[in-house]
Amino acid sequence: MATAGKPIVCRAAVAWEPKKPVTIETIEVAPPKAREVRIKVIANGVCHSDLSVLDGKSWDPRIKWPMILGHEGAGIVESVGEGVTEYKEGDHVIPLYQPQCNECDNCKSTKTNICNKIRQTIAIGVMPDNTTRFTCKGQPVHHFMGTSTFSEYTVVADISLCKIDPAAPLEKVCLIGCGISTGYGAALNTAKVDEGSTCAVWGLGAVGLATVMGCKAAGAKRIIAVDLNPEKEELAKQFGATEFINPSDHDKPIEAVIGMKTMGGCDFTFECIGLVSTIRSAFYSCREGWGKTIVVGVVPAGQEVSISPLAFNVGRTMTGTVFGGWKSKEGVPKLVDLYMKNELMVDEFISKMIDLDGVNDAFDLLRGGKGIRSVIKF
Ligand code: PAD
Ligand code: ZN
Repeated sequence: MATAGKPIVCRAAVAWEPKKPVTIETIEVAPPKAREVRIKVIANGVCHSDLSVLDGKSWDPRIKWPMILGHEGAGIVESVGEGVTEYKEGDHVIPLYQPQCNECDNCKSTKTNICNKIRQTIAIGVMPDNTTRFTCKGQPVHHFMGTSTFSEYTVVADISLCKIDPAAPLEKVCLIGCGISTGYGAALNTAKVDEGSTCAVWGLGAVGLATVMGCKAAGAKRIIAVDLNPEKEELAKQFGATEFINPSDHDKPIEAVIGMKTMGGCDFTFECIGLVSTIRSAFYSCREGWGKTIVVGVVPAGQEVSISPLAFNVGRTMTGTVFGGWKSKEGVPKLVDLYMKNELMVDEFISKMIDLDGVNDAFDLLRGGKGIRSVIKF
């Protein structure tokens, strides 16, 4: 490729500071260094985690501005750095915000999918050698989640990437890079929903709807979907929900409504919004004895949930998930293959195709709880 080894000038959405719209800028993307890969991004979903950071509600106070957001992308390898053996120009790939190095203690364990190898540098928005590959107006621009896919080109570590079936449509399977995998895996891997069980899911964005889909795939008998937007009822039912609750229609707390409906609570509850109030509600909506709550939504740093320890004494448990528990490099290509065999819904999650200039409008839709995923096609 004529561009290999040289900087590439391209367009990207730059987030300069919190609580301000991103701006579309011309940036320079440096060539990949050792064990890094430069990718031409083809498509990218807009996830609520990008919005939370932009709105100043990041889960990690260490993040550095300016940065290029985006972590739900798919693209084609443009060039590779020294020592990269797994990828070559032209490979179809999905960047992984949750890497898989297969070397750290966490990767060697079957108990978690959280890789520790480059966690610190990802958190502060730099590549593993502590520098950035992006420059805008002469100033370094930080990376985000090790992916930064709101850019025509990006550079990622080779452990933050996986190769996928080249026949898969990139403008669709980009959603397997975050929302779909997270929710689907929360039900199948993290909760391990049993056949015949009763589940409830708070928040019906891509993550919550994928959770509903996972509960259905696991054979749940009842799936109660909870959202403030009445338009989500029909959507949730398409993905497998059996009932819908709009908290605005009730003057009782939702845990009381669900307790009545289920005669004592659910086997599994999932919070897919990122609010401490709904995490608490989900927890008190699971039944005594064995009820389990999965925290999927991401809460801003510093917030805490208030729960009586007595609620644990009687056998309820609570855990959480990052990327639905999938070991990313192995899991994502398999999910793409499932989609290609028509065994995983993906197209149904796309509510709008946009171009890069529409990214602030896509954030507004998420702020209002509208639609499911807007996908940027570069
Ligand atoms: P989204 O904005 O598309 O969906 C959120 C939904 O919640 C919308 O339908 C809202 O109407 C609804 N909602 C908002 N407030 C309430 C409320 N008080 N009661 C009921 N419903 C409400 O978000 P998303 O699906 O992109 O992401 C959802 C969360 O999951 C968010 O916190 C995001 O950061 C997190 C996430 N976690 C992971 C992970 O690995 N754990 C991955 C990806 C996203
Ligand atoms: Zn996401």
